[in-house]
Amino acid sequence: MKRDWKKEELIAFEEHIGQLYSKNELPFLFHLSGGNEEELIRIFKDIKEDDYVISSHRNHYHALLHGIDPKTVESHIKNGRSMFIYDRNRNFFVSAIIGGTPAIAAGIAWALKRKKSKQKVWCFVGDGTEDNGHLFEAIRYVDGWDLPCKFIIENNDRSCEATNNDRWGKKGNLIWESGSVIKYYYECTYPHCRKPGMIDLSKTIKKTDNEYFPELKYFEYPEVKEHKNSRLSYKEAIIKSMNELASEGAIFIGYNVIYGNAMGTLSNVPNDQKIETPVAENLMSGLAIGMSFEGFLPVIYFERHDFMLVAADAIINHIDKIERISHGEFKVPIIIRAVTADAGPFYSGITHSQDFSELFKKAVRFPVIDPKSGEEVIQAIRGARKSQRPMMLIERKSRY
Ligand SMILES: Cc1ncc(C[n+]2csc(CCOP(=O)(O)OP(=O)(O)O)c2C)c(N)n1
Repeated sequence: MKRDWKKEELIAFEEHIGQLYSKNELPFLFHLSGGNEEELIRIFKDIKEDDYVISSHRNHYHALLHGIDPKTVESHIKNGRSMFIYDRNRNFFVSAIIGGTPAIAAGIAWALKRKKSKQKVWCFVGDGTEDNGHLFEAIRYVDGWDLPCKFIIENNDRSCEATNNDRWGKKGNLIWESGSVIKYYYECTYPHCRKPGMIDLSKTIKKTDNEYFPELKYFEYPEVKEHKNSRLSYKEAIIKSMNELASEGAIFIGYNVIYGNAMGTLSNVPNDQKIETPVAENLMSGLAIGMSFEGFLPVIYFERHDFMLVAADAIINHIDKIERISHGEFKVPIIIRAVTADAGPFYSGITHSQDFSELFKKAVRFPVIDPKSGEEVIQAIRGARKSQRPMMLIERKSRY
């Protein structure tokens, strides 16, 4: 249950966490809040119990104010999760990747609007994220589509220890005209991370990734069996699979999904299941992640591998990791269509025809499948649906 927190209680909580560190009980990175208690208490008065709160590396105050039990917050912090406090029941989500959350917030807000929900999304970011173009994309998207989302910029004039002027010269302070932005200023109590004074790290208990973030038991992705005498052609199979996904309510996200129908593969899909996006690959991916939190089945369409590198953060740090890092609380069963333009009709040059299949196979743990025949395409998509996990389908123009 959400409760009213007093400024002094919040401060006492962080002081207590600082003491755990001094006693060698926190052998990992943590960021203490401090100095912004009054602003946050005020802002959280407008945040409803079932609204989404999307937080950052500095999340303890947000978690407490959104009603997560302080004992749970403390236990997470002691167990390597200072930056990774999640609560599916309270719609509390975090990412410590600077600039990674705004597009996700926009995706959740899109889903809430589509469902005609009264819930809102509140996305808290530091001025480090304000430095980042990904915030701009998300604000513009939320404003343009009138989505129920607020971005709260918590400006402590510090990114790590660098001030706005250190980073940007004279144009240090951005003024936002958007009604989706709330910006407040504060002076922080603590250094960027930890508290002053380094402890003797040799005295701390060290654990492995697997101890902090146990591997989840996943549905074994069925092996896609080679099928040389496929009855369906490769392109027919893609179209059939997209039709099947559409009949399950999938939402197709990308550019050229309405115009051009993703090279004709979405011709049978109703337009209200397609989102024609700006050319903003990180935004596209974040939208998909956010929608999946609300039960939608997103399919992202990337028309060339070359351009997917812009979305690499969202794919590698988020789509691939969210389920494990949140201890299974948040799931992202997203299908990524990764087209490699290895064939015409026109030669498009060496920045438009690269094949990053092997790179993605190395970078992520979800299946990256490169079907060679129509039957294999069908197996790959059905396997992904069954697994309820992300999957990247390598599509080759040369096989169309
Ligand atoms: C993409 C990315 N780059 C760098 C970092 C390392 N990092 C973590 S916090 C931080 C500074 C963030 O500053 P700000 O957003 O102003 O938040 P504050 O710590 O001041 O609350 C940096 C550079 C990161 N987590 N993600």
